[in-house]
Amino acid sequence: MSAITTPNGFALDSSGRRVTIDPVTRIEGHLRIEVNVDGGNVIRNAVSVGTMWRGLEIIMQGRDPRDAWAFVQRICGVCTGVHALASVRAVEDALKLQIPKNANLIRNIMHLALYVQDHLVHFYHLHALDWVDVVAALKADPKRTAELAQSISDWPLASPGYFKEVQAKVATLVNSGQLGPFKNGYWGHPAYRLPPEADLMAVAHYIQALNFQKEIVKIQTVFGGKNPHPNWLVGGAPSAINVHGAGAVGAINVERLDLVASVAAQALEFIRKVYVPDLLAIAGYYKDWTRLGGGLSGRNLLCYGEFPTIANDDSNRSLRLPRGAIVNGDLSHLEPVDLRDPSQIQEEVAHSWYRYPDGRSALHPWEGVTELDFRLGERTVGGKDGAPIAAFDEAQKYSYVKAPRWKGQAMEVGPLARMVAAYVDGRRDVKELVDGVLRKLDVPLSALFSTLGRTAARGIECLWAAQQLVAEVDALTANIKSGDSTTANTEKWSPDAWDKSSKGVGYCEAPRGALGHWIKVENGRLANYQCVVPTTWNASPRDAQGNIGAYEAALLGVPLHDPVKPLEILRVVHSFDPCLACATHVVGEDGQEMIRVTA
Ligand code: NFE
Ligand code: MG
Repeated sequence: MSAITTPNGFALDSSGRRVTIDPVTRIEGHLRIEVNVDGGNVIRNAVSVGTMWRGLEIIMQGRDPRDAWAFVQRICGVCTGVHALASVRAVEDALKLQIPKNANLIRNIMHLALYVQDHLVHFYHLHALDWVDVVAALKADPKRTAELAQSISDWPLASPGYFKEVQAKVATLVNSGQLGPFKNGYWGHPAYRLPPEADLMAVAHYIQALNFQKEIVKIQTVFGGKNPHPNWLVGGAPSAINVHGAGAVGAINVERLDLVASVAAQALEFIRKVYVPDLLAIAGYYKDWTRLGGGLSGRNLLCYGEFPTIANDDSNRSLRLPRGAIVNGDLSHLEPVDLRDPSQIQEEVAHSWYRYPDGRSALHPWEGVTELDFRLGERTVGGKDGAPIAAFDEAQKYSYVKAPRWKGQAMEVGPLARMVAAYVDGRRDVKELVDGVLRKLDVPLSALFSTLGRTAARGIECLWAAQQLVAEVDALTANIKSGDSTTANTEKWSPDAWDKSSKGVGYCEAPRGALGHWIKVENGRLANYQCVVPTTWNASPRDAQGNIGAYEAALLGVPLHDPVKPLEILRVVHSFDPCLACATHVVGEDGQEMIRVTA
C-alpha cells in the first residue's frame, strides 16, 4: 500500500518515513503507535497497536454470574468500578432483577466520583505535560505567576511565596538529575508555547491535584469499602444503611453521609476554581489544536448513556446523559442505539490477533469468541534517512485490540461523544456548560471535533459530573431521611429462581466512553462473557473493509516539528485518555520482545 482512500473517507499514504512510539507512556497499558510522515513531516498514515493480552473473558466461563463483577473489575484499576457496574447490570438484565432506589443513587454517586477523580488525574497527570514545559517553569517570575493565577481564579493558594516554593521544589528535582514523574519529557521542545508563568502555575496545580484526587476516592470507600476495586452487589449496593449508626460497624450513617457531601463539595470547588480555569488558560495558547486531531469525531460518535435518574429505567427519559449515535456529522438528531440488536454492534478481527469460527470476521458480542491467533505481520520499511527498519504490517493482523463497529462504522466514544450527544439531544445543563467554554475561547461548536476539543470536553464533563455528584448525594440523604433504608434486592438470588438459559447486557458510560458487557447464563453458570470497552472502540485497528479506527484517523494530517521527538503524537493520542488494559482485557505469553524498531 502507498496511497489509498479508506471506505470511511480518510486518505492514507504509507510511502514516507516510518516513525514508531513504543511504548506510549502516561497511559494505562501497552500501546504502540506507528505513523508515516511525508517530506514536510505531516502524518499521512497511522497504525494503532495494542500489544498486551490478558484473557479475562476466558476465565469468566463457568463461573457464578453473581461473582463476575469481582473478577472483571480487575480488568483495570484506573476506571475502577466501571467493569463491576457493567457486570452487575448485565447479570441483573439476564436474571430480570430490579434494584432499589438507594442502590441506584449509590451506584450513581460512586460512578460520578470516579468521573471526577479520573478526569482530574488525566488532565494534570497524564495529559498536561504535553502542553506544559516543566523545566521552563524554572524561568518563571513567582510574582507574575501569582498575578496570572489570581486573574483567572479566586483559588486561595496563589501567593508569590507559594509559587516560589513550588519553583524551588522543581529546581531541586531538575538539579538532582532525577526528574521522578517528570522524567523523559520533551522539555524545551519548540511546540511548547506557554509563558513560563503559566508553566509554573500548571506544575503547582499538578502537585495539588495529585494530593486532592486521593480525597475524592474516599466516596467510593464509604459505599464500597475500598478503592480501587470497591465492592458491588448483584441486586443492589453492598452498603448497609443505619442512620443513627449505633451498633452497625461500617454502615452508612449521618457522619459518613456528611463526609461524602463534604468531599463532593470540595471536588466541585477544585474543578471550578483550578481545573477549568487552567484548561481555559492553557487552551488559549494552543487554539490551532482546535483544527488538528479530529479524526472520527466530526463524523461518528457513539454513546450508551449513563446515570439513570429512575432505578431500573435505562431509557433516555431516565438517563442524565443520553444513549445515541451521531453519524456522518449530522448534528440534527441522535440515531437510536440498541445493544441487543445483532446488526448494530459487532466486533471484527480481520486485523486483530484473534480467530472467529467458520471464517467469520464480525460477531455480535452475545455470539462473541475470544480465541487468540497471534501471527506477527512484520515487514521492512524506510526509517530515518531511508534506512530499513522493521515495522508491523497493517495489511495483516497487527493488534490485540478487536475492531468494534456500529452498523459497520468505526465510532469515537468518550467525553467528547457524550457532551456532543447531550448537546444535540437538547440537555440544557450540558449545553450551558459547553456554550460557556466555547464563548470563553471564542471558537465555534465544530472546534470540539479536535484534539483540544476532546480535552476541553473532558474538563466540561468533569465540572458537570461534580455538580451532579453534589446533587445526587443530597438526593440519597433525602431518600434515607424519608425512611427508606433498603439497598439490596435479594429476591431471585438463588439459582433455583433463574431460567435455565438466559442472556443479558450491561451498559455503562465509563470515563473513557461506551462500555458494554454481554453475558450468557446456562444452568446457573456463565457460558459466555464478552466485554467491548471504550478503548477497544478508540484504539481500534482497521476492519475487513479497511475502515480505520479513531486514534488512527485523529493522527492523520498532524504536523510534527521533529519526528524523533513526536510530542504532537502524544497530544493527539493522550487526548483520548487511552487504557489498553481495558481495551484488550486479554502480554505476549513469555513477555519477549517481539520486534525492535527505532525512529
Ligand atoms: Ni481502564 Fe476503561 C474507562 C473501561 S477503557 S480505563 O474509562 O471500561 O477504555
Ligand atoms: Mg472484548
